[in-house]
Amino acid sequence: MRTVFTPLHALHAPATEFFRGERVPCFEKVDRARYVHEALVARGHRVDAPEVDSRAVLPQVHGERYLAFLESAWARWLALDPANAERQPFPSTWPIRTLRADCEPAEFSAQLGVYSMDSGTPICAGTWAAAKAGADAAATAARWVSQGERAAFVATRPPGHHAGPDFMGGYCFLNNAAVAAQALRNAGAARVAVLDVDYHHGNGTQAIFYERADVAFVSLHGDPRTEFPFFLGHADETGAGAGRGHNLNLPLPAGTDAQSWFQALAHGLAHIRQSHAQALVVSLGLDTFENDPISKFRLRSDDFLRLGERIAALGLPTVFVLEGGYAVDALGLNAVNVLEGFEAQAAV
Ligand code: FKS
Ligand code: ZN
Repeated sequence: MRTVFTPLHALHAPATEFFRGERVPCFEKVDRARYVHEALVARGHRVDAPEVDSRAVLPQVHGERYLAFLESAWARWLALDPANAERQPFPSTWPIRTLRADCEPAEFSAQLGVYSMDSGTPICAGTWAAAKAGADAAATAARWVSQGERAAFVATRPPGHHAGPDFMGGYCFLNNAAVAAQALRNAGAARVAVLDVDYHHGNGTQAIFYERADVAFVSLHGDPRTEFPFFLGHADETGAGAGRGHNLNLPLPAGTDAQSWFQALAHGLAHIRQSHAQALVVSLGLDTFENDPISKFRLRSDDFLRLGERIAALGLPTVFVLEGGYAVDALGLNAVNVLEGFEAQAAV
């Protein structure tokens, strides 16, 4: 399987995230992609740089105003005060419920509130460049697969699946999985399915495709009644308008073990089989691992081989996009296990 990686991911390197009223070291750190890349090389997988500009696809999944805000955010933060170079932007006010999100304020920290779903997604000088390079990597993998590759893997960060049409959140800025799915559609796949196996519900991806019949979204995740992102990911969210019936959420309790998780996966895969998808995007979060520091499912490293096998059995051209996973020492092994399980099954 071809894989795509860019060292530009390391430009997104905020030192801290805001958590429980304090600044704590980021869980979503540079080492994550570095270790995955090292494991790919060590196991002899072919790794290439991005070769497609995602600029044309991005406005198909994100709003133009959000994209312009994100691209200019750091420069605008610096323009407020040169000393801001050493500080981290933080939203000042969020336009919840009775407040008007449609009246965009001119003030930077208030705009950041318009475009953020949470308080824990830090921006730094290189955030746009890293996120854009990641989206380019996703578009590249989609091109390879649409040109006949059986599968491709995007070893990227920052992750993407919480980023919605016009907001960042959950460490995510540009929705790489949505970029890959849209690029596959643009290249001629009439229907695409996105399977999200990250511990956290992919609220951004769901929102982007919720009213569309051409991209189905299937997600297994920690029950949002107790787990981030809390405000989406319930079982009764089944799609709207033309998208009715094309969204499937399978929330599972914290503490779920591999056996129950794979039962839920079987339901998700059955839904995808019935969706007439011609291509698949997998939002590959590895934070379902038993030793993940911020998540509560109990998959072991060998289970990721089985995950790869089950996905391959769908027989669809597949783009894997890295999402979460914070047990960094095991991240390379777990990622490579998914790919090698997929390849072993695909060869049968
Ligand atoms: C711990 C608070 C955690 C945010 C959790 C974000 C999870 C992100 C993810 C992604 F794939 F996007 F990276 N709050 N300090 O794993 O879903
Ligand atoms: Zn996650």
